[in-house]
Amino acid sequence: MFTMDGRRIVEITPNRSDVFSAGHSCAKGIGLASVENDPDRIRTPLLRRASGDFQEAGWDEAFAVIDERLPEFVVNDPGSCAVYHGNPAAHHLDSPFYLGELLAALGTRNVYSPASVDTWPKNLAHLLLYGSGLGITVPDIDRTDYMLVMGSNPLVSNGSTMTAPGMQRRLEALRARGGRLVVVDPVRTRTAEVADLHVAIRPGTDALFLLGVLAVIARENLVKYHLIPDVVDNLAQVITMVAEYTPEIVATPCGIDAQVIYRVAREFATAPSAVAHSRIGSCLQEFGTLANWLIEVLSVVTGNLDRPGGAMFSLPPGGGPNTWPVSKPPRLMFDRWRSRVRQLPELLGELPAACFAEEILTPGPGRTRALITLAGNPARSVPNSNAVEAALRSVEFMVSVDCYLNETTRYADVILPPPPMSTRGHHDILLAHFQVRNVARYSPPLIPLSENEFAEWQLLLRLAAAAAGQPNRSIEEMDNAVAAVAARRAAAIAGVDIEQVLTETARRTGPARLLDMRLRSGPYGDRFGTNPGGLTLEQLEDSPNGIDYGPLQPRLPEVLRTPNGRIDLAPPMIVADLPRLAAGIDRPIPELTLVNRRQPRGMNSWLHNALPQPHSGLCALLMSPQDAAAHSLLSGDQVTVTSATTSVTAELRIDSALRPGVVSMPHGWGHTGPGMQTPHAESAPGANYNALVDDGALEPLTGSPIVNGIPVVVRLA
Ligand SMILES: Nc1nc2c(c(=O)[nH]1)N[C@H]1C(S)=C(S)[C@@H](COP(=O)(O)OP(=O)(O)OC[C@H]3O[C@@H](n4cnc5c(=O)[nH]c(N)nc54)[C@H](O)[C@@H]3O)O[C@H]1N2
Ligand SMILES: Nc1nc2c(c(=O)[nH]1)N[C@H]1C(S)=C(S)[C@@H](COP(=O)(O)OP(=O)(O)OC[C@H]3O[C@@H](n4cnc5c(=O)[nH]c(N)nc54)[C@H](O)[C@@H]3O)O[C@H]1N2
Ligand SMILES: [Mo]
Repeated sequence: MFTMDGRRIVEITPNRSDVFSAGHSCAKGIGLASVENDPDRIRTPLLRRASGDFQEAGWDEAFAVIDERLPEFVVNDPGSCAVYHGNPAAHHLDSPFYLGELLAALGTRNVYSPASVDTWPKNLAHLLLYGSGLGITVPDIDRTDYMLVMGSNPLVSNGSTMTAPGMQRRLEALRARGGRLVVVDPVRTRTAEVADLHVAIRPGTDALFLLGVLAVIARENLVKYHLIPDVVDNLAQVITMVAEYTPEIVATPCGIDAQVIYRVAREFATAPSAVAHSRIGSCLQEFGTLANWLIEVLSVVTGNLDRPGGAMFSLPPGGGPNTWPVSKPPRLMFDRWRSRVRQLPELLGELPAACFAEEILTPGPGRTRALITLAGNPARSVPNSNAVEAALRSVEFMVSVDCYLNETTRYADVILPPPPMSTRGHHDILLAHFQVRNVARYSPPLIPLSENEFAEWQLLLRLAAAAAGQPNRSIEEMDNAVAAVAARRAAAIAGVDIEQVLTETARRTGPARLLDMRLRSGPYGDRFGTNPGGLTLEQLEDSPNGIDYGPLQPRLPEVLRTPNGRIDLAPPMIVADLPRLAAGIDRPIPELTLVNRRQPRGMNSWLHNALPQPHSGLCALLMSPQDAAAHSLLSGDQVTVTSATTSVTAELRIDSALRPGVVSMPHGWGHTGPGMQTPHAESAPGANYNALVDDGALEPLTGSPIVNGIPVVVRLA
């Protein structure tokens, strides 16, 4: 809840009556006022001068430059344009609804986002199993009896692909009702500290650990055949395959006791309900897709798929790929095209961000020469930052839509600022796919746009007009065209005619109109009047605490979008990756490997200026006391951390939470180099994790980087 003084946010307090959060807010929520009021925030378009520094400009002046420069790339060689849209863009309505217009106008397939350095191994496993990359199973955290968290620290991150505000309260409730929490993580994180069992695994070995667990379940006849949905194929093949990997075989590479694997397997399989949940640590690693596939296999064989307390599918109020009806067998959104240089496959309409730099730096036809970044900081978020920055420097024309002059946007020719957050209406159309309870909420804009501000969706349409060489096209007319297409889809889903959709939503424009169409054609919708009392945007406007549709409900088989409408538990592509895993079982173990962590007062790379850090320990390299002694290092020492790509300098902290042999550092730091306008962030710059990440060594199925478990050498600087 916001207290405003005119256009200024004075205070933000959590809403205790909210049906979902019950008053919990994340770092970004509470930090919003600091971000909005940050004097370093960009509020006026910036143009780069020949001298290299930026000058403030009017909107007309900024767009004149774009109108003049951008079309030449589009006309002569559409493949020469690329778009990187970052994390915040996924959580607004603007980009989900309007980015497509810009991409269509540019006519490019060179589209990148952090999804490929975040969820892709999980997306691919789910795509192959259930047919939709967004149709991800969600842990039914509020009802489960046993929760196995792998490579995630939800007490700090508040969870991910698990939309569940108030993680602490939910985990306390799990334990209060007699449920168990098990955390598999090389670090004794805050979440591990409150768990019943912490399994300090060696980085990169989650798939082996899961195979060990599954082998016990297979060998001890713990498979719950009677609870396995009858849409599952190739179950017997999978059970035979996993049975080979006994705990005795996998315990050594995983660095844990075989008895722990037995215990987890037996507890998981015999709990009344159980669920495993993975995130960054089990995704951004050498065997990420295998690990995420095995987690689903574990749900299936223990009878926990699509069952209360297990792994369920949400029913998002705005609908989505796994609620919309299909008329013909769906085509999987994978490998429909490939990147130019390395031939890496597309996933969900995008290319892996790991090939962003080489697509710019490698000469030849189709080379990326023009770039638009939107709410993203690839210079700190994607692998091999040195190459990424060299690439950004060499792009011929670059536009950034961003509120900071930071590591990425300093290379732009034009920076266009988004308006204050308080001018946007908000409904999380993406994260609703992952919510642990079916709820619908909408926060209307608090203040209107001022005269000198454009909504982000207007900027997207204006950029699309520029790309199309039609700078004078009216935004209103473009918005109507977008709405007409959306109306056709909504009408088909709701079973009404287009005119009815357009008439019923006519009083709105922009994202609110498109959202209204999505909600009303969605699973709870009023179907534009034909289902009276059903959900509309107006209903949400009248329900500031949100509307609760209750706990998740079973959705099989209707939720499936695979070509044959069934679940192939042994997708050939994933199974074909098992020998690579098996081959690594006996290999030598590196002396030190680096893993990533998130820390409380930040959001990836970008809250460090608005929320100055209380102490430098937050971005330190953490090392176990044993390793520190062996290296003769002390807390506070400056150390160089060297990987296969380069070295960075970090401050060392000794921390007994670390598994010996593992060091940990957060990403999104390294606020160094000329030409930024982030003085607070630069005063405690930290080290840049992604400089150390190799863009050449990728998880082979998805092309996502191996961020966790990379061998490093640490020395006194
Ligand atoms: N405060 C804060 N909250 C955030 C963010 C933020 O930057 N700050 N970012 C948000 C975003 S974009 C996301 S995607 C989510 C991410 O949410 P999480 O995935 O929950 O966050 P991380 O802290 O990265 O947790 C990854 C964990 O994996 C462990 N790990 C590393 N390697 C391995 C391994 O090989 N195996 C296993 N089992 N574990 C391993 C690490 O030690 C770490 O504890 O957080 C979101 N929330
Ligand atoms: N080594 C390593 N790398 C990682 C990860 C990891 O765990 N380890 N995690 C990955 C993950 S999960 C993610 S999600 C990515 C994040 O990758 P990115 O999205 O590229 O990075 P962010 O730091 O989130 O940058 C967000 C940018 O958006 C701008 N911004 C903020 N609000 C707005 C707005 O309203 N409009 C606009 N136009 N701009 C805005 C900020 O100024 C900032 O420049 O990083 C990934 N990279
Ligand atoms: Mo993320």
